[in-house]
Amino acid sequence: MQHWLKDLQRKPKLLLVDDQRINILTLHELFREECDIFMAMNGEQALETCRKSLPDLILLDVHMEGIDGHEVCRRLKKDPETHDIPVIFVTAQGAEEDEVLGLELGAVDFIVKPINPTIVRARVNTHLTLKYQSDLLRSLALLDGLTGVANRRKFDEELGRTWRQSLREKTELSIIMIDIDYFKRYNDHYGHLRGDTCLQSVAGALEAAVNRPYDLLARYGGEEFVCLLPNTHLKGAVVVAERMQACVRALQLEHADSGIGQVVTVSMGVATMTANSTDGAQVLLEAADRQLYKAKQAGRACIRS
Ligand code: GH3
Ligand code: MG
Ligand code: MG
Ligand code: MG
Repeated sequence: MQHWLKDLQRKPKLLLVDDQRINILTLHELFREECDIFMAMNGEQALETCRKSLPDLILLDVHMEGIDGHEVCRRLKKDPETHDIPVIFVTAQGAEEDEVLGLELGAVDFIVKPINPTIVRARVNTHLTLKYQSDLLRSLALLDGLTGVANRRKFDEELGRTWRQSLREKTELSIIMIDIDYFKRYNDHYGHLRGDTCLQSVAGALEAAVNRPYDLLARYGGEEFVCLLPNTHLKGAVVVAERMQACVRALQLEHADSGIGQVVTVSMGVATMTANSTDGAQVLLEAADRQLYKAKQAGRACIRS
């Protein structure tokens, strides 16, 4: 299973922010069984904890020394990493204009102190459920329906993100392009349904060969897959490609018309780059594609880098 789907089966993460210990303890007591709780006692701590723990919901006090709750909310909404995290203001200032300001800043709800435990619980549960449903929909929208690996959209998103990361951190980024050999003949010989089953098996074998959590295997289209390896030099990427090759070979999927040992094989192209500010990530993809073309030219069932 994809790691971003596995992630949905965990307990919800709740961040409690208040400068009064007693308020935090009260809320902690209410939710400690069903949630993983993170706590912060001022605005700066709240921002730091939020970026590190990426909670599913934040209960945010307004009145605090230094960076107050409104400012915390403003900054979270500006940061793409945190702007989808729902915020509920919990405040003693219950005037209408306070509530309006809170909602204008992007909060999903507003609770007045002293809190009523039943109301807080109900509202928190509502927003945790909504957050779960939107995370689930988002994950499903990024999954390839046939093979269960990431789809092209997820790959494009991650490619852009890791390219920018490579630019910032001057780290090498590798890509492996994978294409099943003579797959048209496979469909012609065994039919489309078995073609689909074959795609599923190959996807499973490729995925088994990828073992770092930040590596991403995606179906690029048709019978082509692509693997994105952040922070990986060429040698390391070739090792992964060789492991993929071995995993597909180990399946021993019969392909009577392949002309290559009568089993299903794959060709791969590997490329590595450190991002630069003049090119886009497309350049790396094209480089891997050129290597894949060379692998096909060289007779298929091989890796070029
Ligand atoms: P090469 O070794 O040069 O890669 O030859 P090939 O036959 O694999 O490549 P080609 O691009 O000519 O054909 C790809 C085939 O993949 C054609 C299409 O029928 C098949 N295909 C693409 N998507 C699917 C799918 O979702 N299911 C099935 N069963 N077949 C698919
Ligand atoms: Mg306060
Ligand atoms: Mg192809
Ligand atoms: Mg092919």
